Amino acid sequence: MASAILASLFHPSEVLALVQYKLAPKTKYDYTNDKARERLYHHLNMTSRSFAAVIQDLDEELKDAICLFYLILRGLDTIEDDMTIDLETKIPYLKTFHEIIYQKGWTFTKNGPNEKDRQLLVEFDVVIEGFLALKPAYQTIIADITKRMGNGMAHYATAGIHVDTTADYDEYCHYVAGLVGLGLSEMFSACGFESPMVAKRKDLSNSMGLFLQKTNITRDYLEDLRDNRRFWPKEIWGLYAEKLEDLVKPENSDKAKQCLSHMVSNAMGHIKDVLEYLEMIKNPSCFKFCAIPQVMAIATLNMLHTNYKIFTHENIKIRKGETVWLMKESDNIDKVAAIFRLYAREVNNKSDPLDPHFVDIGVACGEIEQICVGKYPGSTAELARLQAGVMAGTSGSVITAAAVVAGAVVLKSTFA
Ligand code: D61
Ligand code: MG
Repeated sequence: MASAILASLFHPSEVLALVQYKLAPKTKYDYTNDKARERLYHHLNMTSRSFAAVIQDLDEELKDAICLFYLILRGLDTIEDDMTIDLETKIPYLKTFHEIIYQKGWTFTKNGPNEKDRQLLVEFDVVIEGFLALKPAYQTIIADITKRMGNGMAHYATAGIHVDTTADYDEYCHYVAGLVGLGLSEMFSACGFESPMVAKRKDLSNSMGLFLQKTNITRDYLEDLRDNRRFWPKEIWGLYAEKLEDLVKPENSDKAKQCLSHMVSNAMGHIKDVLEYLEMIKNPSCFKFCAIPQVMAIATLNMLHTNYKIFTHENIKIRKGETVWLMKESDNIDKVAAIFRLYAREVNNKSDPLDPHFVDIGVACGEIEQICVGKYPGSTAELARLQAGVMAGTSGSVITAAAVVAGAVVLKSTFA
């Protein structure tokens, strides 16, 4: 906590968000009278870095269904991601996972010892019990998406098949993330929280997943390369290097930065759809659930833009304070549009005029601004309010220092 506050030194509103977060009542979720449910949410909190909090804040009607949707697909993904499992073993599991989820008692122990979510599959019988207790309508949606995702993963796991063209890149991201968007939209409409139109807009639902997944793939270049996973499309990196791994070579740093801009520009292409999707979402708990991952993605994309570190360091992340602040602010479309405008402006300010994607990225940022001004006029006042909390220079530092001291005093007196 102290280090998170320090990292947010120049962002007083993040310090405030961190302190509020720390002081918020902790006993919100109590599963102690239901052992099976406690186990499920234990796995959710163990496996999900960012989705656990937003899922647990969902309305009771959807919470278990979406928790199980997550755990089932995380289980499937833990088989996909494990490069220690040979393909003859892996592919049949991927293709039949939608049937496995109906087999009471099934568990899986073939993951390598270092696979991070190995324990989820070791105790997968708990997930299956939970799945079988869901309303049949939710089971059907989950099984259908699992079937399609598993088959898509099996295709791209096949020897000799790679993410080659940008169309392949969109297709792979559709399988592993776009389909999640489609399934969630079906659930929102099926339970009556949202209009049937949400499930009908499969294009927008798909973009919700693509924006998240492309941001992750861009960020995880080095980690994926280390494990021999390749998701940057050759149609893009081939313009800048002979081999994908050549981008890390110091002599190619200019080309690597250009390639990174190309990837950032490609991901930004989905933002228009993301805003249009979020505009449809009326239920407040669904809205926050959908909006928070998206604002974290634009914040992450801003951090990646022109950042050569992605070729030299794994695990680069936005500040904890920034995450907590984004979670607090993302509760209506005007505020979310303001957050998108804020980060689009930061992206644009960092762009290098000599970069070949300078214009593309500038146009994309301008478009975000234009859409938001036109459709969400309330975002202008929200943006002014947000910017007041992002200070630089001496006046900002003085106020920040005061905020940090205040934060420290509050924390000390609370936990003493
Ligand atoms: C609204 C709210 C949440 C949304 C959404 C719309 C649309 C799509 C998504 C969430 C899915 C976003 C996936 C982006 C993160 N990527 C991964 O986790 C990769 O694995 C993809 C396959 C498993 C998908 C699991 C999932 C994720 C989020 C969910 C969900 C299921 C179900 C419900 C709600 C949210 C990535 O994983 C790396 C890792 O293991 O950490 C990979 O292997 O590429
Ligand atoms: Mg995966």
